[in-house]
Amino acid sequence: MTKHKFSDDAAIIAFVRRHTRLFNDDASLVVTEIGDGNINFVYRVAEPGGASVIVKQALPYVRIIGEGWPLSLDRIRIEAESLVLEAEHAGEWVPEVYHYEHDLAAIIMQDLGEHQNLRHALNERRKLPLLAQHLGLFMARTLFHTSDMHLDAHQKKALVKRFINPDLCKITEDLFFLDPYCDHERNAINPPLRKAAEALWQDDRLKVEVADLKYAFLNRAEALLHGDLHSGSIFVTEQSTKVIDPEFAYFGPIGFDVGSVIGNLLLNWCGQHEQAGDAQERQDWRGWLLVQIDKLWHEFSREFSHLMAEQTIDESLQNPRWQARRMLQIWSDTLGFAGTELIRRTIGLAHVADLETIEDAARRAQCEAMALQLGRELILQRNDIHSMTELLDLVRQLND
Ligand code: SR1
Ligand code: MG
Repeated sequence: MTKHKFSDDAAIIAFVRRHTRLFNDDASLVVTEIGDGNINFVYRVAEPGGASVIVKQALPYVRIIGEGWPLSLDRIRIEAESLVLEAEHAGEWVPEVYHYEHDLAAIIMQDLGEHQNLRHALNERRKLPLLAQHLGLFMARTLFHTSDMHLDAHQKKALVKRFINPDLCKITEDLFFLDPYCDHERNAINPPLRKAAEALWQDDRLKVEVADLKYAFLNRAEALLHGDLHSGSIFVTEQSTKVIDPEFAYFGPIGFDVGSVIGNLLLNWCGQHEQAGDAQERQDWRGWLLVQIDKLWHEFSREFSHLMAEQTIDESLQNPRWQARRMLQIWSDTLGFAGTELIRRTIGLAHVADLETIEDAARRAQCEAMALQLGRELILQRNDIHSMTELLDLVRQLND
């Protein structure tokens, strides 16, 4: 496999021409580097005014760090194969893969054109009428169809083997469950928040619960997760939602994906306390966010329960009382993992624009303190919050 970036734009164009039939031979193509993620290189190849594709290339290290943080190239195979598998059950919500090339560690895929990154859309307070429904259905269908309820025993184990993803899982194991709970050199902490972070490092009750969540992440191979389902992995228009970037995919606890999405909506909710703009508008927006969390869980749990009732193949898992118990476990995992996402995005390595764009450090710290407190409560109370109403009440109380 390659250890080198494409040498120049001409090499990228030649690669695309070799493997797609989208462009005429005489079309003059333009390459633009568009990646703003942490890990890979992403290019758009376009004929001005005409067709376009995305080329994503992995190098054997983390893009934002460099060769000091090596990373397996197998992640790009995992991403390509995962997109293809997701498309079997939820094709409406993923970009089409046109070609995957092992030797160049690169994928050619559909350009999402007018779609906007969800994190930017949320920061612009752009209301998206179908977002919650789309994400709820996407998760229910991809997660159910890769679980033991739907797959036969041999198929499931073969898939688990195909999606062993140790390097990317290790990033999550460290960045979610280790760094934020100790004085780790990778952490980035806003100075006025330092005391709150130090209090967290002393909180042994919390650390025991985080250890439980980490152990679930390490051991519970329930379904093929997206594995990194934050707002930056989702692209949107008013009518369409696309989930990209499943390079962290592996078999893990279902609530990790659902919790990542909800955690990111809550991060935006926290940031809006001090973001620029009219107070009433921000208040209205925060209300909209909470409605979306409610809708998303409703869509997800309704569809997942329906699939369990109608399409569970394993006879022992067809029991309705067991299926109800399964949903309760997914709910409490969702709350716990949402909590870990809130905390790691606030004091860990990888922060989010929802908070980082608040320029004044003291005002930003108020929102960050809210995210830490909410994250902590979600982790500690995940088995005691029994309904969406209770969850939303807990969130609203942070304002008091
Ligand atoms: C060094 S990677 C940091 C973060 O970026 C990815 O998108 C994942 O969320 C990871 O935790
Ligand atoms: Mg990513």
